[in-house]
Amino acid sequence: MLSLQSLHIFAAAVFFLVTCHAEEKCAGTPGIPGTPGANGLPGRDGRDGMKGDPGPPGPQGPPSGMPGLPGRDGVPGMKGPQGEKGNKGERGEPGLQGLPASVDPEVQESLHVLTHRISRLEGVLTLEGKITEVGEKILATNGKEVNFETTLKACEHAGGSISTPKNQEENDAILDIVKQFNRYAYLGIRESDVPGEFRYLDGKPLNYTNWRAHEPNGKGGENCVEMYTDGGWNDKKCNQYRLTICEF
Ligand SMILES: *[C@@H]1O[C@H](CO)[C@@H](O)[C@H](O)[C@H]1NC(C)=O
Ligand SMILES: [Ca+2]
Repeated sequence: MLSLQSLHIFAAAVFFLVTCHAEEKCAGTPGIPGTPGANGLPGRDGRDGMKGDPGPPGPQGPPSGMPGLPGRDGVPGMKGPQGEKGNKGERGEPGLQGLPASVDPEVQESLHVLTHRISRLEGVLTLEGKITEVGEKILATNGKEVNFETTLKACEHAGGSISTPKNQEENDAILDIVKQFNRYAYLGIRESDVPGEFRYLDGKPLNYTNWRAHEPNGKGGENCVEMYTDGGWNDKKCNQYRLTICEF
């Protein structure tokens, strides 16, 4: 008869077989866990973590603190745009009244010296044929031959105007220059809107003329006037090259 002990062995063997069959390896029965070991020594410090967000501002300190010294001046800024023009200042006091020029000896002496020097200069220029004096006018040429418009500009640029004979004496003076250079010259006379009617450049009517025989004959086709080497006038187109004679 099987004892109870035998039955126990049989049961253990069956358990063993079943267990071994399921896990391939045959392990023993698990033991009871041991008691926990003692704590180890503390580990080394870890690396620094990331910087945290700034904290909220602290409360304002007591107002008793002294203000700090002013900071240094900054770098000068760029020059600003020009401001608007200011108002005109008030008129200054008038100066002391001087003597009338007619009785001021200093002014009279200066005038005398100037007049003398200028008349000597005129003498030199006349002697050299650079200028011709007639009445209050001074006539001069630069020896160049240009068209009418250019003559006007050249004379204006020199501070004068194109020579314009207003009496026989002036016509003769211009003629002297025309003969000296043996070149015709334009005069300061132009045909008006009325064909055959000539006027000064300011539009005033002529009070002296010296037309050659049968002139003017252009009838609106010859708007300028030239002086021949005999002093007579001829109406002529304005685009010819004529001697520049100016009056001052
Ligand atoms: C024409 O008038 C001018 C002044 O505008 C004068 O100088 C000139 O002598 C006059 N001519 C004649 C011929 O009267
Ligand atoms: Ca003509």
